Amino acid sequence: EQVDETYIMGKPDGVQRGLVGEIISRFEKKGFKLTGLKLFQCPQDLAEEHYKDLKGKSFFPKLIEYIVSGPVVCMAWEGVGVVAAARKLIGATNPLQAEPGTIRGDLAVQTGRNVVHGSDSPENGKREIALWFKEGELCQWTPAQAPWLRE
Ligand code: DAT
Ligand code: MG
Repeated sequence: EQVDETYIMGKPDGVQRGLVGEIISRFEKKGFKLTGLKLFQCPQDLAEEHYKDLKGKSFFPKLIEYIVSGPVVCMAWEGVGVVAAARKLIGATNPLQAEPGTIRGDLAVQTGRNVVHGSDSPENGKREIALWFKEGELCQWTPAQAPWLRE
């Protein structure tokens, strides 16, 4: 099976609210592999590049202001089906519509403060990891639990 990678980011509200450990924990417990992790103050141009498909939306300026308003936690996660599974773990964009049990469903109340980002396709996973991480910041390793997660 195809191993994919996804870019997950704890947004500034997630960091300010002390939810970083909780966010990491959800993906860790599920059984995906962490390959990159850093606390990072995002510059304006990177935020705009990351969300370039939303440029022109009425909420775009506020979205960028929010993303650069404090440190974010950048993560790269790897695994079979990780992109779609991560979107399910994160829940719907509007936290009031997100199912209980999801990160947004459990921990957030507003679209503009929805705690976490996750790539929406394997292609965007690769694009976003390349955008947010430099070479040398990612680790390739074999988790000891690998044979207990997949037969
Ligand atoms: P997602 O983060 O679930 O992939 P998206 O890619 O459509 O959602 O939008 C990116 C972010 O932009 C989203 O997490 C919050 C913000 N956003 C999206 N739609 C919005 C809206 N209608 N009003 C305000 N903010 C919005
Ligand atoms: Mg999106």
